[in-house]
Amino acid sequence: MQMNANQWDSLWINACIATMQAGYGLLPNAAIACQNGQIAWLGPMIELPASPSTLAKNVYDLAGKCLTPGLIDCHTHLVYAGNRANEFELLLQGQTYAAIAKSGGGIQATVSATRSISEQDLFTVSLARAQTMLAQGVTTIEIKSGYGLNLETELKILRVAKRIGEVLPVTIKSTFLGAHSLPVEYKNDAESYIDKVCNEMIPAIAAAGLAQAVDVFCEKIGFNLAQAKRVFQAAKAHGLSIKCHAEQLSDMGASMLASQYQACSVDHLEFLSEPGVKAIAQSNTVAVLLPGAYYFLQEKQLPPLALLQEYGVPIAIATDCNPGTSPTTSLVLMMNMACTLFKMTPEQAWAGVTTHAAQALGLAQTHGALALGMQADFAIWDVAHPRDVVYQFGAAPLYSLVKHGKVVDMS
Ligand code: DI6
Ligand code: FE
Repeated sequence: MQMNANQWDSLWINACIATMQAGYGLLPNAAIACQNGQIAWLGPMIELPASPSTLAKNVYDLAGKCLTPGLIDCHTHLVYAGNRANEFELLLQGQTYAAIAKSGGGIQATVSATRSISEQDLFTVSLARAQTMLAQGVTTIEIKSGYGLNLETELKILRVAKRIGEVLPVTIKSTFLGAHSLPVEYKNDAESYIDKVCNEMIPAIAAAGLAQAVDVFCEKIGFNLAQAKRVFQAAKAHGLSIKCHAEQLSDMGASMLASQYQACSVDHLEFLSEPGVKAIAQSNTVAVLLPGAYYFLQEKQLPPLALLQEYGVPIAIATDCNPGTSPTTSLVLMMNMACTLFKMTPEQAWAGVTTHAAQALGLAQTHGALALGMQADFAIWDVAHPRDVVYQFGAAPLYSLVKHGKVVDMS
């Protein structure tokens, strides 16, 4: 076949490529090319149609380094103000998360801080967190609101999330989590607050195009099943996807309900029972496990990994980046913890932050794997095999990051 000179924008050669199609989908001694932000060629070096320098304007020789899809953090509460290190000390002294929340700390503390900060300052602190994620190979982040609990502040958070995606080379998917906690103004009147979430907040946020999904914290210290159902119905009516914080501290049956509403994901799941697993397996829902929260709260109840696997449920891993239960921005550390705490394999942890995380965000057609026509989002690691990234906890041996076909300037 006749090839045009410089037919591609960029070409990476001599890479060990993990396509993440069927497990790692490893291609040793491989090359990948992109054109207009999409993957235009992918395969073994020996199948390259001509010598590399004639094929692309930019050629990068990776000398055996590992190239993977860019990581996807599919559950974060990245946009918030303040810090709750004081509560960490209480947790260490044996107080429970629920007791701290009841006594006025917890989510409420972050709501106060997030309401009072200016939009610009909220952007600055949140942007810094997002930058640390990029430095560890992340190219897509889901960001939840939920520390405003009034329309004005929820909109402020979602605008900040959107702006992060405008200034950084990262895809942002935003989720409205108005039903995160009952704001003090509605003390003892959860029904009226849910009325407001469904009748005012969801319509306004959908109209502004500031969220693609709606989430509910379904828990004894959050909202009950009937309230979650109302929120899901309102989300559906406005064409928004559904997610749910489910079965983190107790078995409420929220996973089952959310699956019935074709939720994109149900998240946490420590207390998930077999009927819940079955319900998830029957829908297109992804199970998102959050080892950071499990670790930080020193939980004892493990999510039912074996059952989820037995029923073929796709499992994603995320940071849950938030100030109260998972103050981390390291998705790479979460991959390690998914193995040590939840007994996943490094290969499963990789699927958890690539293909399955993309599915949890409704992005599986374009993100999370390396194949012709998919977005050219990838991370290049200073290691020879992808398992090394999971193994080196506390480090993220990122060599280079590519977003939409362009090398990200990390300086
Ligand atoms: N799940 C969590 O892990 C966070 N919220 C939630 O619904 C915790 C939020 C916090 O404590 O600030
Ligand atoms: Fe969360």
